[in-house]
This record gives sequence, structure tokens and C-alpha cells, in this order.
Amino acid sequence: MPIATDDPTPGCATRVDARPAVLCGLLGVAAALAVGDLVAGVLSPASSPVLAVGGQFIRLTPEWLKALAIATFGVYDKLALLLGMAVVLVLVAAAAGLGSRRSAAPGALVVVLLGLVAVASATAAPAFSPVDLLAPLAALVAGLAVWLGLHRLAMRRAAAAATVGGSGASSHDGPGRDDGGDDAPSVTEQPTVHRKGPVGTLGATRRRFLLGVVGAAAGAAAAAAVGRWLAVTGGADASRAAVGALPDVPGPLADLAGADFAAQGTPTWLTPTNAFYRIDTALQVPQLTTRDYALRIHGLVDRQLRLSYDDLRSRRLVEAPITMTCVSNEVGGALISNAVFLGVPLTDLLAEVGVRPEAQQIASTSVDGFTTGTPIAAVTDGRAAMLAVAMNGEPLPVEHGFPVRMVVPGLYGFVSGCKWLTDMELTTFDEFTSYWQQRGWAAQAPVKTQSRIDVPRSGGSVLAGRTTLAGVAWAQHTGVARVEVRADGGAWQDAELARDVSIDTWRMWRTDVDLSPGAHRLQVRATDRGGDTQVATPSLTIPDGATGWHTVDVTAI
Ligand SMILES: Nc1nc2c(c(=O)[nH]1)N[C@H]1C(S)=C(S)[C@@H](COP(=O)(O)O)O[C@H]1N2
Ligand SMILES: [Mo]
Repeated sequence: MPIATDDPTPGCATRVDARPAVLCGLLGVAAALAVGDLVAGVLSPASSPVLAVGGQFIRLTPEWLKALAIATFGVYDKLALLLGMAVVLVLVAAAAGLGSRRSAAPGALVVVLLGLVAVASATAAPAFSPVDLLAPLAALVAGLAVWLGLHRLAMRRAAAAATVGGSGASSHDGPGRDDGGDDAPSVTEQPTVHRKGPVGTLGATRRRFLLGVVGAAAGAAAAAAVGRWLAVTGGADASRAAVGALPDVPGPLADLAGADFAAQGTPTWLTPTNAFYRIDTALQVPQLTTRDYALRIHGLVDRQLRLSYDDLRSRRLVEAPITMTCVSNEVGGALISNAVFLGVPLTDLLAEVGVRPEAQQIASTSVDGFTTGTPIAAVTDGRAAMLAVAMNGEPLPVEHGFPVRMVVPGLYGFVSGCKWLTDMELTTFDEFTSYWQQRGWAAQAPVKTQSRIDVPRSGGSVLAGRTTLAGVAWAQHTGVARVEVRADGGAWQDAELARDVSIDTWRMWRTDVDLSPGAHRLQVRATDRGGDTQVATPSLTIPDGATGWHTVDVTAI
């Protein structure tokens, strides 16, 4: 039997070609992920290996990387993470295949290690329950089975090819040689067609390998599709659609005329729900139904309370416009939106359970394990803190926390806006450290007074002469008293403010400035009703929100 010149090991001549080896690796990993998704889809969507590992990655991400990801990808940070994981997995799978051309062992080890990473990630998830182990374990077993099965077929094919190797059907890689798409007829057309036996065997082993590849690919695709479908039809959309008419509560919003300068380029005063910014750690939106929903309020209280969705809905509901802001919003950033929320006043519920005097904060937990810590003092000073069930006249969108979330005007979302809220524990600051606090962010985080220039855009050009500046300012729960702009470090000039609808919302402004031809630097600053002007010194978003004046460079032509 001819031994390949680049293969000095007699007796180990069987070597899977590079392409089938890579295919085995890719399909082994694909089958693992698909079966993991399928089992997760049936049992517990969050236990999908990809989501579990991605979730663990997010939890372990250092602050600088998280900031970089948000700065680079914005609200597409999760998509970027999933794409990054896909690239890494493809590379690992291909390398596992290439490293296993003589023996299935290295690839098997890689599959087992990946499986163990998924098991460990699932275990580390904050909302872990033992059933969450089944998806990664099923993935491990399926991945291993497909890998070993395909690798065996590939070895047989390689062995058969080696047998007819002298006839030109060698198993070596080389330019122009097609390892993947070949089939029996092309082999029989070769000059060595008289060597029926081995060539026939080669054809059969190739067919079997091909069948295995197609079968594994089809099976993985089907399992993945069913798993995805199960995960996204977890019932939340249907449950949301089934929420009946929302009560018509008297609100302050009969007339919003004059509340914005949208015609001049500011956002509309109310943010359309589909444009409302979204920030959370959930790689896959948690699927809760109103039927399964339960909220526990406990801890430092006189009476524990367990509420169903209907229990909540049957309580007194209030409506309030609230501008929500993310602490990760850079000066001039877009992580701020305004909506009308409908919900149960938090103070009603706190009165119902009877808060003990030693309680300092509300530890809220989402169904996915995410937590916030909300200072009690901030929610009992009369502001419209609530457990919201609706936003802009519709049940909360699933990605904004359906069926119930907390909203507190004047506090950044990470200390107040717990979505998919299922547990509230009255506790002390010492006893409880929230998700982001564990990662270096503050325990107390009132929204800082800020302002933003929306028109003109930085880097843009404007016509020289009189030009319009417009934007928004916010000082939640204090109210914006004044907005000033200046050009090129000159004198501050007052901007015109839009109608004041509520101190808990942002306020639009506009003004005209005279700009001579050339480069100009425009700045804005807001002053709240307490007389405090927003801090000039730039600071990072961590630990409790960015400061500094939004500055926009434009060219007047
Ligand atoms: N369950 C859950 N709730 C969460 C978060 C999260 O990651 N998970 N992020 C918080 C943060 S940081 C912000 S700014 C707000 C954003 O709410 P939105 O996505 O509805 O705009 O949700 C808060 N509530
Ligand atoms: Mo946030």
C-alpha cells in the first residue's frame, strides 16, 4: 500500500482529509447547539447553551469592555456578542476537526469541554434551577454522538481512499482536488476504473459519509428551528395580546401641543414605543405570561404579599409620563426616552405590606435573575414610582418587561427599572448588593441634570448667519428651569423652552444663534428648578452617571 510522502508513519496511514475533518467538527458542534436549543425550548429557554454561555460572558464582562461594547455597538451589543460567539465557535469547531484527522479523540475532548462550559454557565446563571442542566447535557451527548459517528464515517472513507491511493484517488489535499463534493461517478471515470473492488468501496464510503453529513446537518437545522420556535412562542406575545382593555385613568396628557420642537429636529415629546431605548442583560427576552405571573413582596415587612397579575390589575392604577434614562448614557447620548406608564403606585403596595422602619431599599429580582436595589426614600417622596403594566396605552412590550416592571421617575434604570419583575424584598443597603452594584456601579443613582443638542449634528454643516439650535434637557423630579447655549466659549444665551408637561419628563428647547462662516463649537447646559446648573466637568458614566456639557462642532458655510 502506498504511503504518502508527507505521512511518515506507517500503520497510521489513514488520515481524514482536511475538508471532511472540518465538516465533522462543524456538524458536531452544530448538532450540540441545536439539540441544546431544542431541549431548552421544551424545558427552559434560558438554559440554551448559547444563551447560557453568552449570559455568563455578559456577567463576567469587565466594565471597560462593556462600555466599549455599548459605545461601539449601542443597542446592537447583544447581536454583536452572538455574532462574536458564532465566529469563535466556527473556528474552534474547525480546529477541532483539523486536529482530529487521525483520531476522534481531540475533537471529542473539545466537544466535551464546550459542553462543560455550557453546563458551568447554566449553573452560574442567577435564576438557575437543576432542570437547566438538561439542555447543556443533552447538547454534550448529541454533539459527542454526531462527532464520533461522522468521524468514523470519515475515517472509513479515508481508509478506502488510501486503499485506492496509488490509482490517483489519494487522500492528500492538493490544489484542485475536491474532497467534499466528489462522488462515485467521478471516481469511476478515472483511469483506474478496472480496480472495481476498492473503488466501489470508496464510492460506498463516500456516499455513507455524505449521507451522514446531510443527515446531521438536516437534523441539526430541524432541531434548532423547533427549539427557536418553542423559545419565542413561550406564550408572552399571546398572553400580551390577550390582555383586555386597559382602564382609562385620568392623566395629565389630554393635550401635548407645544411640548416639543419636533419640527425643528428635537425628538417627539412622547417616544414611540418601538423607538424607546432598550438596555438589559437578557440575550433572549424572558417569556412570562399573565397566567403564570406571580410577584412576591417580602423581607422587612409586617405582612408578606403574593400577587397574581389580576391581583395587581385590580388595584388602584395611576398613569404618569416618565422619562427613563440609562446610567450608561454618555453626554449627548441616546439612552433616554419618554413614555406614559400605567401601573400600581409603589407606595400603595408598600403601605399594604407595612414596611419596617429598618428597611432601606427594595431589592427587586427579575425572572431572569437580574436585580436592582431601589432606595425606599426615593420612592416614598411623592413621585410617581409604580409597578407598571402598560406603556403608551398598551400592555408593556415583552422586551420592556411584560407583564410587570418597576418605573421610578428620577432614578437611573439600573437602580429602579427592573423588568419582568417577580420578587421584591425590603432590605437594608448592607444586606443586598444589586447586579450592577456588584460590578462597581453606585447604590444611589438619581438621574443627573443633563442637556443635549440634537440640531445641528456634530460634524455637520449649517448655513452661515442665523441658524436654529434645538434639543432636550432633563432634571427628573426637579424639573428644568432654564437651558442656555453658547458658541465658541462666548456668552451664554437663554433658549426657549417647550411647554412643561411634568417635572418627571424631559423638556425640549430651541433657539437661534448667529454663526459667521467657519468652524464653530456649540455647547448647552441646563439648570434645574432648585437653581443647580448641570456639572461642567466631564466624568465617566461609571459609577453614577456622566457629567459635562454636550459639545457639538459644526461648520457654517
Ligand atoms: N430584568 C432586567 N431589568 C432591567 C435591566 C436588565 O438588564 N434586566 N436593565 C435595567 C437598565 S440598566 C435600564 S437603563 C432599564 C432600561 O429599560 P428599557 O429597556 O425598558 O428602556 O431597564 C433596567 N431593568
Ligand atoms: Mo441602564
